[in-house]
Amino acid sequence: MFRISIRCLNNPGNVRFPYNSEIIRNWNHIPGSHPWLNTLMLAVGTRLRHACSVTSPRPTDLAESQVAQAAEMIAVSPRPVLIVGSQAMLNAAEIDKLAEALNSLGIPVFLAGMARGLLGRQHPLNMRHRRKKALKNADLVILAGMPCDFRLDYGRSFGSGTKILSVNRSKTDLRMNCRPDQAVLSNPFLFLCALAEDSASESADWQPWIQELNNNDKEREKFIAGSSEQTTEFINPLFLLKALNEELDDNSVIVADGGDFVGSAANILQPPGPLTWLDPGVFGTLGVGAGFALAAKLLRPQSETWLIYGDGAAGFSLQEFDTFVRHAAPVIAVIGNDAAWSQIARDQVELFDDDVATVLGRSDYHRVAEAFGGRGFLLDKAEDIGRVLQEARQAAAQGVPVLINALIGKTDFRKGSISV
Ligand SMILES: Cc1ncc(C[n+]2csc(CCOP(=O)(O)OP(=O)(O)O)c2C)c(N)n1
Repeated sequence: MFRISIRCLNNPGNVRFPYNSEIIRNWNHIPGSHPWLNTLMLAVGTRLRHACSVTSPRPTDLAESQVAQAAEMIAVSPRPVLIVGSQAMLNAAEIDKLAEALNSLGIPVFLAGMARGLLGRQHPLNMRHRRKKALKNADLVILAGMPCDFRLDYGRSFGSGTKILSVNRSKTDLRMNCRPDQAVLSNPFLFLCALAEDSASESADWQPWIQELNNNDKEREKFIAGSSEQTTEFINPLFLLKALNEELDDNSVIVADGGDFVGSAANILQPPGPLTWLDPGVFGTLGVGAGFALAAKLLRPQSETWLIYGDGAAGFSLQEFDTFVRHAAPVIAVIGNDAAWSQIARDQVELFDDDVATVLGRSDYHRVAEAFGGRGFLLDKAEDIGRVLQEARQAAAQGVPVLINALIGKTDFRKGSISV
């Protein structure tokens, strides 16, 4: 997991699924294994190989010849929207160039996946909320390293006459679930940088459109602020996340691993800069948290590394507090402890009227950290949030890994979100 994390930080998107193909290949030679079981294992192996090996997109160069055409398309669009996905972040060493390119393009932008934070905490072009509404009202959507998958409702999020410009390194992702008006097989990083330099990109007046999207953002912020004030049992998770957002300094790295708590965090926390948000990827594969956090802390020791955990997700890698302590990696973990796999329970209970296998305990996770030599805090009252976050930061600054076990209540903030 650690090696994967290091690779991911240096080259996000280049991760391979770590299933052990050797086991499957050698299954036939295990004494006593049954012939039908062999066949089954072979079938499973083949499927796994297809389903799970996330092969790196080919390192496609810049499709220079298509830049001018894209620039023309953009120039005549009164309501363009740009979505930048994780794939555009692969040129990690020169990522500031991409931020500059977005800045000079002047197109309102939604940052998805690992692109979160690319434009800093507050940027007038960076829209954070109501993406669906924006896509419905846009006349041009530019997908830069972002497939048209379930996050875009398989293309149903677009308005009926919306033009699509898709830029992707993968032939499959380029046209996935949509027929782009212009499909550019190219490195989206290089393409956006070239587009920004193209002198033909004299834009239409986008100010009214940007204003409309900013208003959508503000409306949603207001809604979140209202929801964070609602009384819940223990701490309102939105209130906690808003307080944490205030506490984050400009040198923080955020690692997310969980379900609903982390989904809310993605709405509320503002990563301070490029490559400061690490998450489990599009399918939210739980368990990446400690590995990612360890890699982040070791690569950027001066940065505060915040590991935002669901309590269920924490179960996959909490043991790594031992590693954090032994290798002097003072990560600060915050567990949103709602004693449940809430993201799963949310739909399961509604559909089947049964919470089986989604219930956890309000366990003393902070004691696990302490048992390994870290510092643990039990946070069960909203009025203690400020003090605990401060003390946690101080302990981490002295080299001690910290775990905040935050007891949180339930809200319906994530109702209607997809569970995977
Ligand atoms: C490896 C893996 N197993 C199962 C899932 C399905 N899954 C998605 S969210 C979730 C529950 C997560 O619970 P928790 O971390 O406590 O977050 P909460 O939703 O309670 O905030 C599960 C099991 C997954 N995404 N990845």
